[in-house]
Amino acid sequence: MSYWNIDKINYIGPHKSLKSTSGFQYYNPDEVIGGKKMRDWLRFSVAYWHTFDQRLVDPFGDGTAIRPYDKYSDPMDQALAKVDAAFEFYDKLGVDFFAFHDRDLAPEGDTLRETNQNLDKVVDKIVEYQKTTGMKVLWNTSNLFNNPRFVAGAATSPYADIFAYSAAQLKHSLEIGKRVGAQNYVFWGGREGYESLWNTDMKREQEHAAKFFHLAKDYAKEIGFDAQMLLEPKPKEPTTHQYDFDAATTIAFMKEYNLDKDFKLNLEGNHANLAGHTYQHEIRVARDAGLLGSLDANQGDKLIGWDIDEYPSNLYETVAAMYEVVQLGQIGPRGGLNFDSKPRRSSFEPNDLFYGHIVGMDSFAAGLRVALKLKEDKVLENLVSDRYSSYNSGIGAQIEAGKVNFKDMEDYIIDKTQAELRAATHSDHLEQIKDTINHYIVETLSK
Ligand SMILES: [Mn+2]
Repeated sequence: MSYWNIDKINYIGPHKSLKSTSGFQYYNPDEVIGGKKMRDWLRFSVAYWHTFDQRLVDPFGDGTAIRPYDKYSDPMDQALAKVDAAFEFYDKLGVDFFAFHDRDLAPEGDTLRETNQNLDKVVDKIVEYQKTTGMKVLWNTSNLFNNPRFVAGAATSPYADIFAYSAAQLKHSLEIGKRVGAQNYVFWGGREGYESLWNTDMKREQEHAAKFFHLAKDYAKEIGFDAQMLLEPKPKEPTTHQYDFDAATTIAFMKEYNLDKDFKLNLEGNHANLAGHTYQHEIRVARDAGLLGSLDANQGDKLIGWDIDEYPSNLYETVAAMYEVVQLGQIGPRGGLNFDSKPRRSSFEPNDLFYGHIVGMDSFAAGLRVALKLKEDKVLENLVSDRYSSYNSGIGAQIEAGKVNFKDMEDYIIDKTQAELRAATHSDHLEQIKDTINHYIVETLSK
């Protein structure tokens, strides 16, 4: 039985059709570029929650999605049918990875024991499919935000029973991660923040969050679940302020609580925008700190102020993101590009899920091709090294080596004239740089 009325998505190459078709024009999974297969550079992952569970609601509208397993009215029957639909989807799309929350897979019972039993039935089926398909889990995670019990947070809830419940739920989620061989484990602190400081003990809540992460890491070690632990920053939504605000804030938290040895970051384009940053900025911050773990692939909208999780289509942004990845040589030790993306509410037919992944995968594949070409030609590398070359000798080298103090620098500079100091700076010609990048995008993708 087939759930999806579409043929397998293959690489067809550019220029066969300017109109989007059911094929990739830039993503050729087994093509080796920059020393690696494209599939190994990009490690695309389908997100279970947005792809199979998202009903396409928005803050003012009910779900519009039409899905092939809607005919099953019993929640467990539907959950099991969804696994069949999911694995057919992965095969037709040609991805190697998927990602899921615990609550995506199976309905909750009245107690955690019942909930875990529902979940285990679905995981059994997933594990069977993995044996025959070789599908890998990029990461799994625990949904500690949807249920009303998490109204005031999970690990940062002021209510100790909720902390304990969260710990027990996460324990089972880590055990599932081990069963499915998840390469990473992600924590997105859905409601780990505050609505108001007037009733919040922020320091105590953050200490609780740190304790929770340490307990999780310790338990993963105890059961031999060898995943890279990842924290996912987001500045707001659903709370007024989320503690994992952005990469820099989260890194400071990780260092404060001694988590930076065991945890890295999972960064998302839309979350970066909500924090007032570009995706590239967030990736650069993590890369410079040696803490880039994995990427969630989506984009926001400059005109809409909330988290819309749109499929990535902005080539300029994917070039910038992949430029950072290419400079690092990989997304992260075990990172990938997980499509934390969903169709617009008005794109409600089943095949829109394929079209969304096609534009997303092709946008990142195009970004990779352009970024590798920029690197090969050393376009920005030379420009950046030239810009800082005054630190390679003379006073600059002495500053970097810590050989001069303020007094020495005063002696060195005090009689230099305005004209001499002006001559020490150079125009950035930023407009030329942007024009050059445009040429690389058009040229590389025309070949
Ligand atoms: Mn995400």
